[in-house]
Amino acid sequence: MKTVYSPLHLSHAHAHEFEGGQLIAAKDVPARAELVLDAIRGRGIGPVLAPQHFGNVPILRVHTAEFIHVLEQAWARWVGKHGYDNREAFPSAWPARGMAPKHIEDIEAALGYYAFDTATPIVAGTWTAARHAADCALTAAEFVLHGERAAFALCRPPGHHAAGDTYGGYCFLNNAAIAAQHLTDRGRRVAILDVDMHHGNGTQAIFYGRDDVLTVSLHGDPATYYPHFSGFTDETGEGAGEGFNLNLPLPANTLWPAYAQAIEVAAERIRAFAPDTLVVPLGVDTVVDDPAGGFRLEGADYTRLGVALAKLKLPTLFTMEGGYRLDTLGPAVADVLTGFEGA
Ligand code: 6XA
Ligand code: ZN
Repeated sequence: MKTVYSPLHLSHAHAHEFEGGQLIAAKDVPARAELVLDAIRGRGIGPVLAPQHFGNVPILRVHTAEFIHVLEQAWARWVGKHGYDNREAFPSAWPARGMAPKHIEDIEAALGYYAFDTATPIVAGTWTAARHAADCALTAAEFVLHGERAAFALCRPPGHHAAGDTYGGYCFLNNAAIAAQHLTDRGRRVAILDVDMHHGNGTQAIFYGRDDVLTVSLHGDPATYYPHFSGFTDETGEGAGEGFNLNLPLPANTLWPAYAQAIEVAAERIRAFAPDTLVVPLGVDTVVDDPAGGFRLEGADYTRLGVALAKLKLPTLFTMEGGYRLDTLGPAVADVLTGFEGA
């Protein structure tokens, strides 16, 4: 299986996120992608290739022009306003109910308008990293379009929380959705099966009104887990998209047997949709003791997950999403991919 990776993810390096009333150590650290890369190489999963550059056109199929412009300019405008260049750009006010939800030029306002959390700071290299991550997903999509059984986009920053014009959850551009749209634009019928610990709220939102892309997500119940306001079972799609979004929330401490059952429910819905291509936003923050997690998958469960995904018998594009236990991250991703290939 080919992996697509860009070292430019390293330019998105920030020390903090804001949680529990304080700045805490960032969990989406650059070492994450390097550890996954080491595992891919160490396990001989296949060649590691640089992304091709696709420009803005495929990104604009999913995100608004204003949103990508703000992301591109955010750091310069932040430094311009605050006059320092070593702090991370966080929003400090949001347009809550009763206020005017609109784009305002001032960077402090713009961050509040486009961000939905305080876990996702922007720094000098954020835009460069985010657009190369999207290019990784698009390059992997091209491999699938050209007949590969599967490809792995080693994206960092991740993407599944980013919607058309919102960012958060360490995500800026929705790599999986950009790739899914690119595949759709080239005639593929795409199902997305998100197996990250957290609900893929951005992916859901992007395709929510559509019946041409099926979105399915397994995740920690939002009654307890981030992103808190998305991922409930009654979110089934709207308009033409009614019935084309399936959320499968699972409780704290979920173990493989219950997880496997939910995968089976997802697989049944996917088979009924009859796609010809699968996109899997792959997070391994489902592992026991993940710092952002809550499930208790471990060890061979990730091989089992790869095998279960392979049973759908579809050309498959994996995008890297979450996973913050640095000792298990690389092996868990490699296990999913080798499980898939071996099945
Ligand atoms: C912020 C938690 C962000 C979780 C990000 C993630 N308190 N999403 O892994 O899949
Ligand atoms: Zn996650």
